[in-house]
Parts: sequence; C-alpha cells; structure tokens
Amino acid sequence: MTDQHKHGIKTVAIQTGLTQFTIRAWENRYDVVTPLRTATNRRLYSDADISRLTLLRLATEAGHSIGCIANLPTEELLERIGTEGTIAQSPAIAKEVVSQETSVRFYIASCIAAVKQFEAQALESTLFAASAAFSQPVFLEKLIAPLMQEIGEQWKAGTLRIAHEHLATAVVRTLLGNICQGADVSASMPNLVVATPRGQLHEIGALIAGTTAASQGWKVTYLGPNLPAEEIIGCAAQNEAKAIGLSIVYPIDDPHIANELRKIRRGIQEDVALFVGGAGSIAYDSIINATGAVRINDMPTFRTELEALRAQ
Ligand code: B12
Repeated sequence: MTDQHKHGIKTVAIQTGLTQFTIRAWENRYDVVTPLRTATNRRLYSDADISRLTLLRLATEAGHSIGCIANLPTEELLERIGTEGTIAQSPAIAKEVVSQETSVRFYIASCIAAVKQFEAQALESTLFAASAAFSQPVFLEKLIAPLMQEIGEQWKAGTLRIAHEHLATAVVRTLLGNICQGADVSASMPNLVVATPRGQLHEIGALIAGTTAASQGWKVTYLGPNLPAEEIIGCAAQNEAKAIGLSIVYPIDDPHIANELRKIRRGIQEDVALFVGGAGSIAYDSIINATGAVRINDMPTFRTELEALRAQ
C-alpha cells in the first residue's frame, strides 16, 4: 500500500457525491480508477482517484454517458465540462451551488493531484475551467489563494517538494498575468502600479491584487517581485498612476522595508494612494501607518477602496 492510497470507499462516496454502488459499478465496468486492496480486500483510493471520480460525476451530470467518457484524459474531461459551460449551467450542478464550497474543494483537490504528478497542463486546464466556472472573486480568493496556501502547508509538511511548488507557481503566475493583462480597460480608467518591494519574492498576492483591480477596469501595470523603490516611483510617475499596490509576505523582519516604503512615499505625488497587503504586512504596520499608506489584506476591502478612489 502507498500513503497516497488512504481513503476508504465510504469517504470517497462522500467526497465525490457518488454512491458506493456507482463507484464499484464504474470500476468494474469501465475501469475508471484502480484502487489498491488491503489484505482484507478493502478498497483504498488516492486523492487523484477522488478528483477523477468527481470529474466523471460532473461530466455525466452534464449529459455525457459514462461509457463514452470513462477513459478520457483529465484534460478532455475538463474541456467537456468547462467549455460547454455546463459546470455553471447544468441544473444538476446549479442545484449544487449548495455546494459551491464542495465544488471549489474539488477543483483544489484536482489541482493538488495535478501538481503532485507534475502535470502542468492538467493544472492549467483545471484552473482554466475553474476560472470559467466561478466568479472572479471566488476564483481568486476561494480557490487560488487557498490552493497556494495548501501547497505551502504540504511543502512545509514534506508531502510536496520545492519542485512541485515551483511548477504550481509558474502555472498560476502565467494564468493570473494573462487575466490581468487581458482585462477590458477603458481609456478613462486610472492606473495602478503593482509590485513587491525589494527583498520580497512572493508575488502571487500581488498578482491577485492586480487581477482584482483589472477586473474593476483599472489599468494595471504589474511589475513583478523584488523591486527597488526608485523603479516603482519611476513607473508610477511615467504612468501618472493614481495608486500603488505592494505585497509583503516574507521576511517579516527586513530592516530595509521601512526605508523602501519611506522612499516610495517621498517619491510619489501626495495624492497617489499607497496600498500594502500580504500575509507579512502586519509586521510592518507602524511604518505603513507612518508613511500614510493603507494596509489591506482582504479583497472586498481593496475593491471598496479602489472604487472610492476611482470615484474621486
Ligand atoms: C510560492 C511560494 C514561494 C515561492 C514564491 C514564488 C513567486 N514567484 O511568488 C518561492 C519559491 C520564491 C518561495 C520562497 C520562500 N518561501 Co515561500 N511560499 C510560497 C507559497 C507556497 C505561496 C505564496 C503565495 O503565493 N501565497 C498565496 C497568497 C495568495 O497569499 P497572501 O500573500 O497572504 O495574499 C492574500 C492576502 O494577503 C492578500 N494580498 C496579498 N498581497 C496583497 C497586496 C495588496 C495590495 C492587497 C490589497 C492584498 C494583498 O491577497 C491574497 C488573497 O487573499 C507560500 C504558502 C502561503 N501560505 O502563502 C510559501 C511561504 C510564504 N513561504 C515560506 C517560506 C519559509 C519561504 C522560504 C524562506 C523557503 C526557503 N527555505 O527558502 C523562501 C523565502 C524566499 C525569500 N527570500 O523571500 C513560508 C513563510 C513562513 C513565514 N511567514 O514565516 C510560507 C508561508 C510557506 C510555509 N507554510 O511555511 N516561496
């Protein structure tokens, strides 16, 4: 037995929304998954099995017959569910908005399964399908952020390698970058410069903030991580930015951050708003306040602040 095969059929039935009878029937007739057997002949399933079974359930509920889809690769299954819009539209799924949470959990489990197998393409298509299935706030805040946090936890616990995290970060970064740059922007909308300050290498929070602003119509200039104050100031001046968004995650005791924030504040026009977010930003609360910047960690507040600023 491997430690990946750890779920009994009862758990799998609860997590996938299938009956135990259906799971056994699909296995026997269509070989949809191959559980391991214990010495006492109990079936044991992996996380990847749960994701696949859930996906098959969603596809059958969307009108596809199990006989036709049982052996399709994950990517094609997702395409059938995602591109036909059936995840959002099928009455069966709509009923289950009950369980938007369950559905989000399913996507996160599918993503983790893809990451574990280094399947960048499967991760990308799962995220793509999720971005179509959920509203942008749900996608960013309930799926992307918890997914990255889960990856961090598993990495810390040793169940994922650094290489897994790198693969996930690369896919998420590209996807969010594309969403951020592809958003509709009207010429009259103000500019927001987003970056992480010098020494801060974690950028997904900054990308989430940028994507959130872009979806509200802001012209977002995303500069990436680890940027010296002078560069942020230069970009904001050239773009006549109305606001700057910075993300601070780690480390939380960098003595240079205070100076970087002071430099930025001094280098930009007084009416340019400075927002600072990220899991580590609380550690710099006093300097954030002293520079007149606003510390924000949740996206609803960020949206409200951006809206107020735009309306000015
Ligand atoms: C990906 C990742 C990396 C990547 C980053 C690559 C990249 N291009 O971004 C790399 C490999 C570089 C990395 C390196 C390290 N990492 Co790292 N990393 C992560 C991981 C898995 C995801 C980070 C992430 O994207 N988080 C998700 C974002 C979405 O969450 P968030 O930042 O809190 O953002 C939310 C809000 O705060 C808000 N927000 C964020 N920014 C902003 C900005 C604005 C303007 C607004 C309004 C809101 C806002 O929006 C988000 C959604 O709600 C986290 C796990 C985790 N829990 O975050 C670990 C984590 C942050 N890393 C950690 C560690 C320890 C490290 C290393 C020290 C590991 C090592 N030994 O080398 C190095 C440090 C490197 C350095 N010098 O900084 C720890 C930090 C622990 C701590 N706080 O003390 C974490 C928490 C992992 C863990 N569980 O231990 N890491």
